[in-house]
Amino acid sequence: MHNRYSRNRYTNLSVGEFSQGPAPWKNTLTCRYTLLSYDPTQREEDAGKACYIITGSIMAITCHIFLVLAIFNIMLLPTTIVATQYVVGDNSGWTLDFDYQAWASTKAFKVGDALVFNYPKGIHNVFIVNNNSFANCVIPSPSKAYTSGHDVIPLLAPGKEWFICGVDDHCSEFNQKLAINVKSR
Ligand SMILES: [Cu+2]
Repeated sequence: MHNRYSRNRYTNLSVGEFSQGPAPWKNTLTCRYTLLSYDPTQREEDAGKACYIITGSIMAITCHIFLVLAIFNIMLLPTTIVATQYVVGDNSGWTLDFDYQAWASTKAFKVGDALVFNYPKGIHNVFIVNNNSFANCVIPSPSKAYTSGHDVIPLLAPGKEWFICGVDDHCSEFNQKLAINVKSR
C-alpha cells in the first residue's frame, strides 16, 4: 500500500499482494472529480482531502479482506488437497488368497491418492497392467516390477487401474490381483 492512510498500519506485512493494487492517486483523482461534479461549490482542496480519506478507508478495508482471505486459504488448503494412502489389503497386505475386489469396493479412490503394497520383499511384487493382462494374468517385463516390499504407487489419472503380482502363479492361481476405479477430484 502506498496510500498515506494505510501505510502506517500495513508497512510491516510482508505478503506480496499488499504492495500491489491500483495506484491510490488514480482513485483519489476520480473520487475528487466525482465529488466536485456532485457539488460544484466544494473547493478542489476539500474534495481532495475527503477523497484521500475515502480512498484510504477503501484501501484499508481491501487490505483487511485480502488478509482474511489469505488466512482462510491457508486454513482451507490442507482439507482441499489432502490425499489418502490406501494400504492394499489393510493388515493382510499384498498376499495370496485375499479378496482384493471386496477390499476395493469399500473405497473411493481419487486422483492424488496412492496405493501402498506391503509384502515381504522377494516373496511378491507389483505390476501395473492393462485390462487384458489383468484378466489373463500376463506378466510384463521384470524391469517394470515394483519390488521394494513397501511400494507406494500414486493414482495419477482418473479411470481404471489394474495391478497384479508377477511372482509364479500368484495372479492366476491365488487371485493376487487388484482392479480399481479412480475418480477425479
Ligand atoms: Cu505374489
